[in-house]
Amino acid sequence: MLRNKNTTLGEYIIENQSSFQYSSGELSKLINAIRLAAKVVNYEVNKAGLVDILGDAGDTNIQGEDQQKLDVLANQKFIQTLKNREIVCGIASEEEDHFIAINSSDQQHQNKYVVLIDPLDGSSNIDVNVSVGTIFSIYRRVTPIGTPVAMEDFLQPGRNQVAAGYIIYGTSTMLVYTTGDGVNGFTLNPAIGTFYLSHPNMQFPERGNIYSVNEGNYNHFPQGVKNYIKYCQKEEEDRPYTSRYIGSLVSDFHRNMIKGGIYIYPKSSTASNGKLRLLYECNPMAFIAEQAQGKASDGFGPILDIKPEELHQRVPFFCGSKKMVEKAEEFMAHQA
Ligand code: P6P
Repeated sequence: MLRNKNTTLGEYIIENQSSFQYSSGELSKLINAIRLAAKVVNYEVNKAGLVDILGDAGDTNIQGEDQQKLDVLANQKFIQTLKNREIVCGIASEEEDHFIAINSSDQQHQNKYVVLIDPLDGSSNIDVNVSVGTIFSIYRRVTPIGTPVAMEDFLQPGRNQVAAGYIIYGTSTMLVYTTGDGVNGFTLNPAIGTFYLSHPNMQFPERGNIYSVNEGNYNHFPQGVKNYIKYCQKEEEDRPYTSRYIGSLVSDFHRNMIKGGIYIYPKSSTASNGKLRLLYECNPMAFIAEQAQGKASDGFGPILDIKPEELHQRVPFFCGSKKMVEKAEEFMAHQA
């Protein structure tokens, strides 16, 4: 199995295809489709500010197209790429009210996979040049192959995912993903448009000293979260921890996976189930976290064991270094 930093994403996919239990080449084609869409979205994200300036010359952007919100554009690019490759039978997206059944030809019904995406998470940060990300989650369909895709194909527990990952459009663009055999990070060389295996076998440190939560909502948090935040700030043992909150889940998660830390988006008196979406934010990040020896919880139990009830449902999210999440769960158990 290739593990050196000269390995390209394409080489890695081919090398590891045989080790994937469902290996039929379709999943590899699917990851390759995501790779292409990531490069296209990266191009658009990286010139967002420029496009705004050029856009002032008229109501069209640099390509002469009607200027679109970047998250709508990212959504279209990922959906278009996945459709064109004729690999999946259905797509769900944060930007789409309902799932998209891809049945343009009989072949579509033969496809085994459904993809769920948050095409541009944290897109409000685009205007202030802060990194944003794309999150994706892949399942095998559960309804019979050959029939149209159905809602139950999307409402699967996160434990059923066959692959999940994110692209972070930051100081460098990275694609980080898992197919259930650990987590690997690939960095884009923009000069040649190739992703290289820059971060093999990524793992959360078991402990960390970073906590990521929007403390502006402190007064609305459950008492258990308030008590955990005070624990992080207390002058004793390995504390106080450092507070780091970017306002972009992918960025906070990525930093915490490398340095050690916990990200929390809890429920509150103003958001009864928190803000993050289970299907295309929490489940994929939870799959990655567990594969990276971390932990992901709703404050009481594993995110991946939650049975989804609806496409855009929200859940509280505690995710990161295993010992930190366990400590937060202790506080939630005592005073939710
Ligand atoms: P708040 C972005 O909108 C997002 O979904 C996550 O990427 C981010 O961590 C969170 O919401 C920020 O939300 O309420 O703290 O601004």
